[in-house]
Amino acid sequence: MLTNLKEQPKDKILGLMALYREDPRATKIDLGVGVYKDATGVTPVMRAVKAAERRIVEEQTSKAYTGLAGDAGYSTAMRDLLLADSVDPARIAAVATPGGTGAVRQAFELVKQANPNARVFVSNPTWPNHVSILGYLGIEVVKYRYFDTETRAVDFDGMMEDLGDITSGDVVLLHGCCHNPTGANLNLTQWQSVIDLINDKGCLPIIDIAYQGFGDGLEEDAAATRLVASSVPELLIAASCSKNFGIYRERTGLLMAISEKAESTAVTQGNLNHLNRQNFSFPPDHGARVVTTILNDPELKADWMAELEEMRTGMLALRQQLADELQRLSGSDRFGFIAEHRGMFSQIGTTPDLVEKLRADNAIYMVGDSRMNIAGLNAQSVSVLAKAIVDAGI
Ligand code: PLP
Ligand code: TYF
Repeated sequence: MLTNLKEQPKDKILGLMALYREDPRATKIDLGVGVYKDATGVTPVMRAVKAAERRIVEEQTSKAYTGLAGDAGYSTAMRDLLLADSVDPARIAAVATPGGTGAVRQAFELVKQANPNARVFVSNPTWPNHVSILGYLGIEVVKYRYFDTETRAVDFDGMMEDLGDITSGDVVLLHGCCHNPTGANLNLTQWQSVIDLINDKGCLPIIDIAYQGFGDGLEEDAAATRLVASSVPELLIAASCSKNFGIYRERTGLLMAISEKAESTAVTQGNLNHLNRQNFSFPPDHGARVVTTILNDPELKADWMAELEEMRTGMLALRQQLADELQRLSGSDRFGFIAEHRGMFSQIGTTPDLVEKLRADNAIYMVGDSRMNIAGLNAQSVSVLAKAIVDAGI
């Protein structure tokens, strides 16, 4: 039977990781997969995570199953972190999931349960897994314009025009902050226009938020999600703790489903639990417990926030250094957008051929769509990258 299997398309981002590992050149620079790295190229275990893990090892008395939804304390702590008091908690159902990817997957499955004919509108471009999971579930994908390849900012008029086709049975997928792959984001005025459109059309928004704290700050990065949550009747939120807690391999995510009325929450919650049960029964617990321990302990939380802030400001400084160096070498302002973008990524907007040239000639690894991970840079490699970009005629 297994001989019937066909080869599946590879994940280009993960494929690039393997190519990088195999490259013998000592000067190689990894700007591929979205993993934070410090100035020495290390993805650290955050201090508060280590401390929380020690505490859990010491104090945990059982590893018996949690509930299908995971630990309720985790959902509450994450709800407060992300939504603060923007929405009545009685309207929120939530389940822990294996990573943000698991939350995205369960969100799409919930949509399919609610409306098998729903189309999902996604930004062009978006995180490739969105499109691939939707395809796998047989859900129709509609792309809306998002990135202006000239200005490297959001093509907001194009986006609104394309979203004009959405109907009440459809879904619009939005990145809560730090858009992956472009780095270009809506401002709050533009978010308000999107909210008006959502309410006008009666469609369902899904917010995917995987980088809270990597853009303008923990509160600032949640502002758009909170604005949407307080302004629309229904909302799904897929959140990831992989990046902001640095617990990538622990697979720690949360799906929240906000119903219009509190009376509906129990049925929504039952559907989320059901989906967890069909796919994996109980969600992973360790990462969720680490997150909960940190968020509920004022000292650990303060230390986590301080370290996250160092990571965020470090990435911002690298953005500015790269933009400055490119301006110096190219004698033009055309790379100013790098300092405007937020999060780990910037899409510099060049061709796959030139991306390949940077890899072949300079051992610089960025994703084929010209997305680079800013956290892969350091003070030295900024100059190397800037020179390579200008020399390649980008
Ligand atoms: N959504 C977006 C836009 C992402 O970039 C990522 C990747 O980190 C995720 C979701 C989910 O990440 P994970 O499953 O590692 O938590
Ligand atoms: O976009 C990224 O690089 C991160 C990490 O299948 C990632 O979101 C990449 C590919 C993948 C899952 C996560």
